[in-house]
Amino acid sequence: MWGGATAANQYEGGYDEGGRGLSTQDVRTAGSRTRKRTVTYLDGEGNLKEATRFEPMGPGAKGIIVPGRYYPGHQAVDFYHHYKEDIALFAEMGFRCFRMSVSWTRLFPKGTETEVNEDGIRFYTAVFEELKKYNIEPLVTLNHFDLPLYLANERNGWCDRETADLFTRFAETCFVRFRGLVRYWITFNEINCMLDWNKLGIRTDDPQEFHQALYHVFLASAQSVICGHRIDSGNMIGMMAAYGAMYPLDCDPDTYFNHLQCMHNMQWYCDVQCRGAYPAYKQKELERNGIVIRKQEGDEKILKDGTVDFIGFSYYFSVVSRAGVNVSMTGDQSHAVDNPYLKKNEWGWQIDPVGLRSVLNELYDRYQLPLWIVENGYGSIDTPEYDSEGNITAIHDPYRIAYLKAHIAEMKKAVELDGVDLIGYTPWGCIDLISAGTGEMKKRYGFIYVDMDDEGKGSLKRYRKDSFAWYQKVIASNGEEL
Ligand code: BGP
Repeated sequence: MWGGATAANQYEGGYDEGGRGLSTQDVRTAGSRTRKRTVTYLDGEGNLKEATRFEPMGPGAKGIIVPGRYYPGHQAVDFYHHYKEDIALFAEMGFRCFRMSVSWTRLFPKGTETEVNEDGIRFYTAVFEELKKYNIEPLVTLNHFDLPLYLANERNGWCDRETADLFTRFAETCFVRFRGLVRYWITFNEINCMLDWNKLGIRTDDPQEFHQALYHVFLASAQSVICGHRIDSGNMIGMMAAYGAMYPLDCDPDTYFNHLQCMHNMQWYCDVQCRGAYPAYKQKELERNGIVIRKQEGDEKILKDGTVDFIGFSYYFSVVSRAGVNVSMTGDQSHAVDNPYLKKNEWGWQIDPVGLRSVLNELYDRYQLPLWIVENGYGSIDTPEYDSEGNITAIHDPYRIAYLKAHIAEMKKAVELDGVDLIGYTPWGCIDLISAGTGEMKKRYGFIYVDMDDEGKGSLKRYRKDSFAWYQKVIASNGEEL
C-alpha cells in the first residue's frame, strides 16, 4: 500500500473551529534548529513560564495560550479547509492509502464528555468519504502526541488510570462511527517517545510516575485493540514505534552489551504490544530501580488479549551506541556519536538506507507480524523558483528523490530477498506540514509544497514538487521504476 503520512496536530489546523477543544499540542510554540520549542504554562503559583520538552514543569502546571504568541499547530497548513484539494492531489499521485490522525479534542473537547461532538464526526466522515471516492484507504492514528488540555491541566494526564478509559471511549467512538470507512488503525504514534513530547501529559520526572503513566498508555492501547476487534473483526489495528538502526561503535564487549540494552530500550515497547506482557529484562530493570507499577486484577489479560495485528514504525536515521551512553531514537541527535560511513541532513540526522533493510529484518525476525513503514522521509529546506510576477513556477528537490529512492530500493530487497512481510509504505509529511521537533515550516518533507513560512504567513497554496511526478511513477510501477 503506497501512500503518505500526516498527523492532525501538524497538518489539520482549525484548532478552535467546529467545537474542538484545546489539546496539549496547542500550547507548543515555534522553535528552530537552535532554539527548542516550548510549552507555555502557569506554574503552581500562577507565574507564566515556558519549558522545552526536556524540562520538567512541576506540579500544578497548567498549559495556557499566551495572546500574541505564535503557535504553529493552530492553523498548521489548514487541512481542515483544504482536505478536498489535498486528497485530489494524493489521488493524482496514485495513493492507495493515506495516514492521518484523528484529533481527540475534535470529538471529545475536554476528554471527559459522554457525548461525542457531532461536528467532529461530520468533519472526519467527510474526509473519509472523500478518500473513498478515490479508493484511498485511510490509515488512522488514534493518538499522535495529543492529549486534551483539560485532562492535563485539571486531572493528572496519563498518570491517571482514568485517562486510559477515556481514551478507550474515544477509540470506541471512532471504531463505531467510522465503521465501514476505516479499516486500518494505529493506537499510539511513536509510543516509545510520546511521553517525552509534551511534559504536560505527565508533569513529572519521577521514574515511578513515568512508568505508571506509560503503563496506562499500554492499557489504553490494548483496551482499544480489544474493542476495535469486537466492533469489527475486519479491523487491522497496529502499534507504532520510532525505530531506527542501531550500531555498536566497536567490538568492545562492554560496548556491545550496552548496545543490547539500548536496543531493549526501544524494543520493549514492541514486546509489550506484540507479545502482550512486559519482557523479563524490563521487569528486572523496574525491580532494580524500586519501581512498582500499580495494577488491577484482570490487567494481565487485557495486555495479552490486546496485542496488535501489525507493526508500524517510523524510520529516519540510524544511531551509534558506545559503552556508558544511552542512545535513543529521539529527533534531537545533537549528542549522537557520528557514523563515519554516513552523511547527515541539515538537522543532524544520519542518512542510512541499508539500515532500513536491517530494521525490517530485525522486526520481522523478532515478531513475525506484518510491517508497515508509516513514516520515512527527508526533511529539508526547499527553494522554489519564481517568475517575474513572483509566482512559484517549480520546486526542484533531487535530494528528496535520492533519499526516498535509496530507501525504497532497500525495502524491495527486504521483501524480495529476505522475505519480509511489508504491507505498506507511507512516507512522512507527503504534503509540507509543521515539524514536530522544531515547529518550523522550512523543514519540509512533502511531494507537495505549501506556501507558508515559519511565522505562519503565506498563501497556503499547494504546488507540485519534482518529487510529486517521481513518486507518481514509483506507485504506478509498484516500485519497479525508481
Ligand atoms: C516523528 C513524528 C512525526 C514527524 C516526524 C519528523 O517523530 O511521528 O510527527 O514530525 O517525526 O520529525 P520532525 O517533524 O521533527 O522533522
